[in-house]
Amino acid sequence: MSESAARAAAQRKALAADPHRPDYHFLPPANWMNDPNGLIQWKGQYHLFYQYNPYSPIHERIHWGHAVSTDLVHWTDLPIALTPTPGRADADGCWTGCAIDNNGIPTLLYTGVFPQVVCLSTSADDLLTWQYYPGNPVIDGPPTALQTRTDDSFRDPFVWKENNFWYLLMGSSMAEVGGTILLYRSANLIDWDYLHPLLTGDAHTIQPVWPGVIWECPNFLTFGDQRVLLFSIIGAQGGLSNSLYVSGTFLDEQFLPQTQGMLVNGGYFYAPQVVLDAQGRYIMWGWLMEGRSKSLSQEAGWSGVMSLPVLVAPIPGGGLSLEPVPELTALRTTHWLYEGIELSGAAHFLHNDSRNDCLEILVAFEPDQHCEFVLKLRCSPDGQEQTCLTYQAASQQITIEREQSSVNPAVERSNCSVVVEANAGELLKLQIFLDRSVVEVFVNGQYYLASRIYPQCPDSSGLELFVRRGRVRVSSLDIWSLASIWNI
Ligand code: DQQ
Repeated sequence: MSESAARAAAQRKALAADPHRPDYHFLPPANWMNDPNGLIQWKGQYHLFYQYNPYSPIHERIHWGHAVSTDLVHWTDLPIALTPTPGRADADGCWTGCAIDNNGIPTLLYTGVFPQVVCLSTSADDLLTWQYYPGNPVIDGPPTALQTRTDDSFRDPFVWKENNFWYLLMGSSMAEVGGTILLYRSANLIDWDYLHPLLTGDAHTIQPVWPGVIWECPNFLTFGDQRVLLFSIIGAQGGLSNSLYVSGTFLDEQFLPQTQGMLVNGGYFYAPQVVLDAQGRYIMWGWLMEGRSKSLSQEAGWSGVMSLPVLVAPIPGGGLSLEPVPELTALRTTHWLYEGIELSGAAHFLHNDSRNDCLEILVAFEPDQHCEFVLKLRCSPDGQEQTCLTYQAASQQITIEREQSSVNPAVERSNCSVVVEANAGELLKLQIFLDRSVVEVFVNGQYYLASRIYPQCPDSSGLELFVRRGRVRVSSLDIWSLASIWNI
């Protein structure tokens, strides 16, 4: 085993007993992680790079961590791919960027800081080590006309090839107006011409979603004639907010937006990236931020986790469906199946068998039109701690209620919800992934909610179903224990 692999294994082992540390989601061996970067499938392997501070669980001196997988589920740590280097354009950090295949040459385009510029590196050994292009930066800052207007935001190149040109998107901001994504073009990846903003938001509107003041981490997906722009937004106080999608068409280098919306609900999923794999699937990961104080992350010795890999596909009307990749079923171990559970009044159904905090739960239910159905997760026997996942038929809302998720006052406890479109009498299917402090909920293979919880009591592991009002028939409840993805 190489020195770096042995160090990574030792770090993972030292943190494995932490009851809040996810066990089947990717996260680094220790310390800080934020955005997924440079996703690419190369010679059959999925490469996942990520924003990484290997020295401390805070966002500082950002490197690119690197891991590889053949099945999207199990990962092998590889040596750090990019390191901030004195005297270079990435001296203060190697921020977010992408990976492309340039005629057989693996190539990274990423943000060097400070100032924020675009750097290029190539690999001659199948993505293991990277050679910094001596002519860097390939883009040395915002276009002249915008230089004073970008709110110091010019980052996260996303590159693709189309009609014999390379195109590049940069996240930025137009002062007083809103977030923007800038479009560039090149014939050789080195010399770039700024074309125009691909899209600019209006920070003064709130419908259908508030688009924030700075846009970062663009991705551009192609589904035939339909294009989908993904980006993440920073709010007025500098807070990282949410990720949005905008569907439309791309003709003559102009993007014509048609539909837009929130990509993932909950407020914890940020800076997603996608990879188009050999099967033609767009697979997305996002950074799941922590929902606890910085000092708790410092004490824990780690911060940030990757979301599950999620399939992104178009649905009629310009929206997107989001579903976990089917490969994740490989993690299922012990299985419980309950069928035909009728719930009404104060009826409870208790699943006693599982003391596990790493579960997949699949619940298919028929709500009546007045019902409020509750699936309680991570509840302690005395009810002091509990997280309620609720479906309210009147408002068609799925909510993760966190007021009582933890007795620790230093964790966030706001609720998050998503409105789902379901017809009366239709079966609703919730697929829930619980991985210690991570809760992800997929609804009808379309909507996706992600949140974080930090139960403190050692016995907060109960699972319960009940209705607060109305009636519900649970046609099936599948519960699986999920295995760890680490061999430690
Ligand atoms: N994180 C990176 C930036 C990006 C932001 C820095 C989003 O490149 O804009 O770590 O989380």
